[in-house]
Amino acid sequence: MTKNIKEHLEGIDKELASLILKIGDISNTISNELPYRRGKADTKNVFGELQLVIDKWADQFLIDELKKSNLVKTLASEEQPDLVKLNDDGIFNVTVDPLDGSSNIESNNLVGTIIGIYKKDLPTQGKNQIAAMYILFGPVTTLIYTAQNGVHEFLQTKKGFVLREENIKLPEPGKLYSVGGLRKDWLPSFNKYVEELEMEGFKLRYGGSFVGDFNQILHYGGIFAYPALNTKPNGKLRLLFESNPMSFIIEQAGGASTNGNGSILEVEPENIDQRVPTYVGNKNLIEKLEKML
Ligand code: FDP
Repeated sequence: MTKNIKEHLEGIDKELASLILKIGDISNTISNELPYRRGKADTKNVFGELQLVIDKWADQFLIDELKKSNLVKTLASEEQPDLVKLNDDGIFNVTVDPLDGSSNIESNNLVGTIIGIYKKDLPTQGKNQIAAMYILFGPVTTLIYTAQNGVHEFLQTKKGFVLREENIKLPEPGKLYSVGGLRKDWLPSFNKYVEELEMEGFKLRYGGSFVGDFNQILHYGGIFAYPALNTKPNGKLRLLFESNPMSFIIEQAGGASTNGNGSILEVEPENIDQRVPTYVGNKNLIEKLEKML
């Protein structure tokens, strides 16, 4: 019989299970609102990026709903300049990227929500996450989570989220590469690395949303990178909101992450809006990359 997410979460801490379920429900509502909340808002976020109506709405909806849950003490959102205090007696501290890949909204390509869950105060190293998850709004909405118990995937159906795959492991050998940034801005050593992958038969598949591009690496194996660039030494992705949760998931799936020097989960954040060169994928590919960089 197909397990639903509630049954699957019976094995973990009750409050954490409630939080994961709550975030699943919130994300469903965000996904359902996508056809209706269209267009640009007249504001920029802390990173100077133009916000969409749906970016702002999803952010506020997450804040309001997580506040009502009483489970969350502090929230850090990619759309907010500062930490948001929710409940003094909340148990968890949560990072959210309410709508990752929002430049894909116009073209109706993949977008999603990325979440990191901590007990330690924010900001802190990614290795202090107790759970991480993302919800991918694709042809089917899927929820992927780890609570340090392996990586599990659920499909959104008429009966809610039902288990699709338990204990996902990155397929070996990986055969895809997915890399952001202009090629002319890549560091020469990284360019050489990609040329070698191409010579080995690796195929380029880049969609322009971290959540979607990461998801295909998780299922097919390979490497995703938003690398250090000549123009932007820290690349584009945000340590707290994007790179840490995905690194936590990839390491739980038997893969690895690096900022070029070591695991992203070891990076000590100085600010909540810090960016980090991000490379995630099969272990052998990350090891080779670290040597070449
Ligand atoms: P977006 O700007 O559309 O929100 O960090 C956000 C992000 O998307 C990632 O999801 C994605 O991997 C990357 O930026 C895409 O950047 P490029 O447009 O430079 O490819």
